[in-house]
Amino acid sequence: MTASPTLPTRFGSVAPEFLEALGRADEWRACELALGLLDDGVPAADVLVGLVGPAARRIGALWESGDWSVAQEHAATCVNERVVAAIGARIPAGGARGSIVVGCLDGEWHALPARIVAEVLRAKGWAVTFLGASVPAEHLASYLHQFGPDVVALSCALPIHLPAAHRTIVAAQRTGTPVLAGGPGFGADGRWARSLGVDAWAPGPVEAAALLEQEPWRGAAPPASTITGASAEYVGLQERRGALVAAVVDALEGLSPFAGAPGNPLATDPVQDAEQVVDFLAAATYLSDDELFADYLRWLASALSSRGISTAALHTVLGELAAGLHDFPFALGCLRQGREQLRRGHTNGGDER
Ligand code: B12
Repeated sequence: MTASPTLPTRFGSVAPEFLEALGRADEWRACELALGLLDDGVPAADVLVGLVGPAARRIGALWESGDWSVAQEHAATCVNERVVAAIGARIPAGGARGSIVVGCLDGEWHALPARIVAEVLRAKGWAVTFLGASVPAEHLASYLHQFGPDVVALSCALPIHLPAAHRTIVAAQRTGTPVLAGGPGFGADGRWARSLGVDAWAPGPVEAAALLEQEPWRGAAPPASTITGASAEYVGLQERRGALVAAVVDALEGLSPFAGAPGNPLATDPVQDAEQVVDFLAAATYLSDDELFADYLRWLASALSSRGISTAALHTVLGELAAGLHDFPFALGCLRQGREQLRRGHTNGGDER
């Protein structure tokens, strides 16, 4: 998460110009640059995956480092969405290959990646219905029942949504619809998607299109999930969620760990910040994968450090959670490892509890 995503060089000066246009929220210029590539014969899928996607990731890095404000990120993302729509308008309606429903997991608001996937699959000949952000499991299942697509493709940007993802995957599969998963929230190599028993995972839409052309996986039984249900520890953690969040907020005296940072990189609300830490710990517990929490902490410490904010508050947060979860061995292990990790690499001179 610390490596800063770079812009592709394959489109020459178009990529940096495109990012500049996004930074100025210049919709007209951004669309002109992207559509210009189509006019030059670059396939729509290449423009979406090779220009729009990397620009979005670069925007994220600029926001994470505090170079761009939240408002600038939002404006640039809106322009990027407009560009995807403009490119999409040039893609003929697909359908010959079959039908796909594309959407985001419950609670997942990163709709742009799913929209890119939807447009690329359409360009590859699929009839695509795009359901957008945060689709509740039950509503997705009833939609699948009603329209009976060949496949449902689910996108996840943040692993925090994985416990809910499991419910969604099971609900979709019960309708007889195979589930294709993707997005960084499922793990870089899709390992969490596999633990949750999806039918298939792909790193990107082009790879997904290639996979979808191979018939056998669609007829095959989905691999069994290695997670058979919520563990007692996960359930207990959920039961204590409110108390844990309150304890963290109290210990920080109502201040977000990001308080005082110009252009705060995360939510400005201390409750939301505390909820996020607890929910990442819960997701790690659900999947029995301490690396999920370790990854998150690395990102958090790096987001703070790159803005010159002390990570001292994180020690307080981890200490409070450890006190509240003293009888939860897996969560305690994650917290211990997290404190160790902060001590080793990411402390910023702040004092420790
Ligand atoms: C735009 C954006 C937002 C917008 C989303 C608006 C929208 N309409 O999408 C808003 C403002 C809502 C937002 C909110 C948040 N965001 Co945000 N966001 C981003 C940003 C800048 C771009 C996302 C994007 O479009 N990426 C480009 C796509 C194309 O890349 P991709 O996701 O890797 O997708 C490709 C593949 O993974 C794959 N793929 C994706 N889905 C699927 C599905 C299938 C089926 C397949 C086959 C393939 C596939 O194909 C895609 C195309 O190549 C990212 C930065 C980043 N690195 O992505 C941060 C980022 C994801 N956000 C981040 C954070 C922290 C948040 C918030 C928690 C902030 C907060 N405290 O409020 C919230 C969480 C909201 C929620 N509950 O979901 C962090 C996550 C860090 C982490 N720990 O993992 C990131 C990485 C920013 C950063 N650098 O720190 N965000």
